[in-house]
Amino acid sequence: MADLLRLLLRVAEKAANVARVCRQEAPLFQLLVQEKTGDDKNKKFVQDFKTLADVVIQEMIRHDVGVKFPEMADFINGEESNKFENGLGESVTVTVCATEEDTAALLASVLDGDHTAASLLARAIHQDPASIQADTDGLTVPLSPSELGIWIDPIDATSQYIEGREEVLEEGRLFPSGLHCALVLIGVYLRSTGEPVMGVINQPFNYKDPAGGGWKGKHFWGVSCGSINVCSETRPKAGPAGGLSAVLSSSEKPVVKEALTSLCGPDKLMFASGAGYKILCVIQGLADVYVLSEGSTFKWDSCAPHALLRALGGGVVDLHKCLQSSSGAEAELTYHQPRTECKGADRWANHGGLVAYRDCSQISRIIAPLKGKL
Ligand code: 2IP
Ligand code: CA
Repeated sequence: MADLLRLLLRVAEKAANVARVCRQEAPLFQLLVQEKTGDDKNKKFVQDFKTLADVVIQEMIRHDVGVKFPEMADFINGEESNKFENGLGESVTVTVCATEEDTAALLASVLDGDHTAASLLARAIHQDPASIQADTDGLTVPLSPSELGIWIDPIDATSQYIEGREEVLEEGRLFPSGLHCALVLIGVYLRSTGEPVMGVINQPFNYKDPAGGGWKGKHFWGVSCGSINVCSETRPKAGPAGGLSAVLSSSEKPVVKEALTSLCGPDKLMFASGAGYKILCVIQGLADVYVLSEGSTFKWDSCAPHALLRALGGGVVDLHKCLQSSSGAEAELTYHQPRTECKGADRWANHGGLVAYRDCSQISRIIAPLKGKL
């Protein structure tokens, strides 16, 4: 299944390109940032353009993977539904058509006849991505498509993507917010056990050409299956003993912030936007752990970066399960089973919160100061 990895790297690059085009092309950007006021409030396409861009990316990935691996077509899931209603109250199912012209015509019907925006979007979807440099030669992945399912987050940290702040930081520091936090996430899991086995992350806004050439992206990937553990990132060196660093959501509960400030010290407690980006910070060694006390992330947020962490010897566990058991055994997140008692997106929430780590000895150190507080 190294072919699947190479395909996912390509579709993630295409997705990143669509994300960049939506910010670069004025007719699309206007729709992306448009605030609804007065009469515009009822225009569904205006208020939903952000969602439409997400859906288009998700459907493009579903289309490309489904063509090459038909056995996977019914197991490609994402955050968004592809049913839309246009300004005339008509229901439109957004899919990627065989030709650019047909896709443009379909998108125009959701965009209430805005052919300029529809054509720009369709062109980006049907464009072949630049060739991907990834050292996957010689990689064999002993899995078959009929064993696998996929979770897609077309753009994680959408609020940062839309706000579009361009932060500049020194090398080796994490970005607390801004365009760098927006990521395309594609995770592959085993249908039988729910283990994440392959992940591709594309950061569409990784580097801005100072000479005016626009934004360039960066991709990260990992495979973790049986004895095969390969990752585009290297295993970061262990930090000095005793110095544990953690990244949290800025909206994390005060009790968690206080407990981890005592544990890590104020300089080693960091805050960043985007669930996927925070796990990427752990993958890159910019933080040792990401702790989240609430069920505010979903399978599509964590599956891809979780696979990379596993390939590096780490993982992602359910925080509340860890608080109940001392070892953290049986607490690793899985991706195949919904919470049947819930409805909608909540069925796929990581409801017990999470701890993402590179080194499992860090889990008990994080759990101890949180016991009895949540
Ligand atoms: C969001 C996004 C948010 C994150 C939230 C995710 O996904 O990553 O940034 O919250 O958990 O579900 P926070 O940044 O506070 O960690 P999306 O942008 O796709 O809705
Ligand atoms: Ca998300």
